[in-house]
Amino acid sequence: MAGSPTGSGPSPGWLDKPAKELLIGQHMPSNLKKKPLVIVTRKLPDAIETRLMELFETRLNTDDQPFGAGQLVEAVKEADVLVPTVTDRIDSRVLSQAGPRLKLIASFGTGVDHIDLDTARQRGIVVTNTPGVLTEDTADMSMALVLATARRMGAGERLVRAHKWAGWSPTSMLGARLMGKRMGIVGMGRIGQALAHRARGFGLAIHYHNRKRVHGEIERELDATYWESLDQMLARMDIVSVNCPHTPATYHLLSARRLKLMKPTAIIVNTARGEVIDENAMVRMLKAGELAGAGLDVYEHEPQLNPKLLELDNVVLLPHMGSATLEGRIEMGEKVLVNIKTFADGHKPPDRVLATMF
Ligand code: 8YV
Repeated sequence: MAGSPTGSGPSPGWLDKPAKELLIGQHMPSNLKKKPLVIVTRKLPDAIETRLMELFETRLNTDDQPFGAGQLVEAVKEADVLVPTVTDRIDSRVLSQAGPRLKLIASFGTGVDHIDLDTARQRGIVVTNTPGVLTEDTADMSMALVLATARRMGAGERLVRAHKWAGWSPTSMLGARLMGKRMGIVGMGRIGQALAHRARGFGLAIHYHNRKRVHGEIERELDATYWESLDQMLARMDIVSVNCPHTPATYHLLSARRLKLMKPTAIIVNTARGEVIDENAMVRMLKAGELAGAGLDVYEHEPQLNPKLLELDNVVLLPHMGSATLEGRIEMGEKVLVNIKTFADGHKPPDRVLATMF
């Protein structure tokens, strides 16, 4: 692999000989059998931390204070394995200072837009994530946001909590019926499909746009209509849900121009990444009544929020909690453990972000 550290710099030492031979292109000495130093950037579920401590030489972040850039650089200089989360920006500046021991970034989460994958690859660092285990929870949250936004649950709750509810009225708190409406899913991967299953139960017609058309069997099962043109789909949907990853290709995929194509009665839901939507343009349209509502779990500059969002009554705002279930976080941690352990034992970790990664 181009730029791999093969034969250069000190070896990690924690790969034993029979195992290391399974790593194509890796030439590690067999003299050291030390446990790898694993540095974890955030507090993880107790059971996961305990197991990490049992298996590896592990440095935890029990205070759960997010690492600053300086701390991240210190960590990549020292660690054999880094376990970051979405809150750590592992960019080329950080990675260029990584020590020769750093061989694996086992990210706790599915999205990897916080990691500069090209630089990692050039430096021979394997990157793994935790796909699959947060699919159902995140799809639940997308559906919850669709319901909450269409039926104005945020506004209703605020009314009650502010002691401003004067009692039932025939014309107050009117939202939009879901049954019979069209939902356009942007990104028909695991989470998009899991959302489609749920949405069908609510009587929504499923439409989708994806880089690649999904298998005909899946389309049939979901009774889903594929739109090659995102523009054309957006113009016809009552609900748009963002479920694609953030990549250079999807940055501001829902641009100001595209958002303007949407019906003024439409709502938009995002549990993926804030960067996929031009947030300023969306906020302007929500304020002007050019979009009916938004249910957001993620933001372009999170945890900073566009202050204008907070002034809007037609939005439901959540703090990036799409995968936040006890079960989900344990399963994410399990995946991190398996990825590190298999790698340390000299095998290919199952959740390599790029299959071409050794
Ligand atoms: C995770 C997420 O909790 O996995 C993802 O991509 O967005 C979240 O649900 C977060 O990334 C943890 O790092």
